[in-house]
Amino acid sequence: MKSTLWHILGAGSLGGLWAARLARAGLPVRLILRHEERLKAYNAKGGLTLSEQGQRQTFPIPAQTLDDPQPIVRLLVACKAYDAERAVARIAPRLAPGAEVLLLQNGLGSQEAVAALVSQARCIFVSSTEGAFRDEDFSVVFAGQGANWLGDAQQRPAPVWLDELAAAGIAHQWTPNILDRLWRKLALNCAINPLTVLHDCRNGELQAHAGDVGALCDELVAVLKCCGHAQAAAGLHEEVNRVIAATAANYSSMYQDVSEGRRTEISYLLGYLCIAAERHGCQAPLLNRLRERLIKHLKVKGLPSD
Ligand code: NAD
Ligand code: KPL
Repeated sequence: MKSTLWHILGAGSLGGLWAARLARAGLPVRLILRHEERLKAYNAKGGLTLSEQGQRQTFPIPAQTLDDPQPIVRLLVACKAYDAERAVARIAPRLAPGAEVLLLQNGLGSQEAVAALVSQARCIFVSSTEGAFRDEDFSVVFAGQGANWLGDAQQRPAPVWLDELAAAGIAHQWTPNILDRLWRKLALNCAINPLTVLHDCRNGELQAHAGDVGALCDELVAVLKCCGHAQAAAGLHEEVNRVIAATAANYSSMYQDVSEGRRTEISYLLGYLCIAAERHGCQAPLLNRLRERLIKHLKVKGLPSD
């Protein structure tokens, strides 16, 4: 049977990583780029390059712009959380009836916004712990093995095309509790990332701030429970300590965004959490204070604080 075409919006780190692996497995892929200028730059490069375990390979994956008329049956949205709603709004008219939309964004908030925009499509949320970065335009380095948890907030059964991910060597697992997964990752990111920015340090250096991390974890556990995600709270403090130790030499993704002068996803991490806590009437003084300090820090650096 002929495979459905994978449209991938966003030829950045994770979009490139998914596109290259799907193409390498012989699956049909189209990249969706912002505009003609990006398309020209991409075509001039001759494709998308993936570096994995020291091997570089270029895949001549065809690309198109957002305005291409081709209908979309399966879409992977691989832009940042703050770009997702606007990007999907632009291509929503191209979605075929019954289309599937995979949302790869970190944090929470953007997924619900996109799902509300495209109610005719099946939205699948993905929580990824894989690591990738761009070493140049249209060139991606696979930097960290991890997993992709996929699930459907409406609890529908797993799609048959998970086989294609297996064929492409994309580590994945279907879960009926994707929201708990996303809340758990959100909590981990909120416990670690803002503190690394404010202390200007690698993840491992947070071991010197164990008291702050512990107090934050206690409050995160209380907020998760109060917001109805008790499962995502179980053993949080231990996992935060484990991640800090396992990634001791690394800089968190938020630290890297700030140090490279890029916009952060704060509104979909700490911002989402503080607003959810308020909506549920949960006390979150430490998280609110942390958010205020982070916003102030971003403003001082001249970076967007939303
Ligand atoms: P990225 O900035 O490397 O790539 C995003 C790409 O989307 C960019 O190329 C950008 O130009 C493109 N884009 C934005 N708006 C667009 C539009 N309207 N049309 C077409 N293209 C558009 O980002 P990333 O690191 O791949 O992150 C994507 C998401 O995955 C984020 O939410 C991030 O937190 C999450 N994530 C990333 C990693 C990682 O290792 N990179 C790991 C886990 C989760
Ligand atoms: O996901 C991360 C990130 O840097 O964004 C970890 C390593 C878990 C730190 O929060």
